[in-house]
Amino acid sequence: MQNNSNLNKTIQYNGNKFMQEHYLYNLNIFINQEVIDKFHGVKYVCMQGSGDRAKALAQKLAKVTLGIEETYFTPQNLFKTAKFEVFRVGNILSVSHGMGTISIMNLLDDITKLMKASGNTDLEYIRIGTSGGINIAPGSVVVTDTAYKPDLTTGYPMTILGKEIIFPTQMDASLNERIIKAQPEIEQFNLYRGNSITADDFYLGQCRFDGAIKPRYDENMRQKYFKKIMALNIYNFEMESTAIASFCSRANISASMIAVTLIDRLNGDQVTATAEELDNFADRAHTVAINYLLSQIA
Ligand code: R2B
Ligand code: URA
Repeated sequence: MQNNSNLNKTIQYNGNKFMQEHYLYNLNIFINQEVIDKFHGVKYVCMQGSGDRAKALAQKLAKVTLGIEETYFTPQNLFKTAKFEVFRVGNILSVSHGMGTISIMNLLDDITKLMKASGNTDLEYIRIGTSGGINIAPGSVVVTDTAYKPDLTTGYPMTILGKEIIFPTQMDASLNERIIKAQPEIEQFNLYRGNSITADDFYLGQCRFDGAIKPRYDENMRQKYFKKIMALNIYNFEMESTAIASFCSRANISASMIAVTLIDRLNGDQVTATAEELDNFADRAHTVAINYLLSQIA
């Protein structure tokens, strides 16, 4: 049981002052010395939609950084919550973020409090994900410079005290340069650096026709929208990048997104790749991230 008498005590850690037993609701963790010891020394926070993908990345990282064969190592989830999973390999955390801006925003707040309380001030956050490509071959990987809203302006809107405030959504350009520089000359897939759109959902928000409800737009209107998108150097649709870019620019944390495309949306709505192809595509985003991480920690 939580002892309320601890709530006003503060702990000092590497210059940070935090409430002893401060509760991170979305992670179901009380900040205390044991938790601080567990998370101290992290620099890179890699975020992916599902716990399975976060675990798979941790397994690959253990192999490439520590030489631990995947068959001998099952990463342990360090959070006791059904909402998010987190795995640690050296100075890298591999975390699941769920789906959409609202989910990742709650993770971002609590994981950042956890990082700061643990004395980790030099941080880089990278979302490693999937997306729907726009005019590029399925299986291409996109590194995002700026995250756009569906109305094709930039920024992440939040309604605070009844007023809408729009926070900037530029990713860290120098981090992106380092990510691109860390890739080998020849790779088995196309790598693009450009912009992304964060949609409100997978269907209407990404102008699909295959949702549960018939949309009010037609193909002609959709083609006009796609043309505007392409003119802005936007390569993919996804559902989280405005949140991570806007949070990290306010929190002074370097951030980027590496997302593989599962489909070219100019050619259809349904993701028809086989499970094997989808795994292979998702691995490409891991490869780009791992190339970067290895270039930094080697
Ligand atoms: C990409 O894929 C997910 C939707 O299927 C969503 O989380 C995203 O951004
Ligand atoms: N994720 C998305 O958000 N859209 C797609 O089309 C594919 C993956």
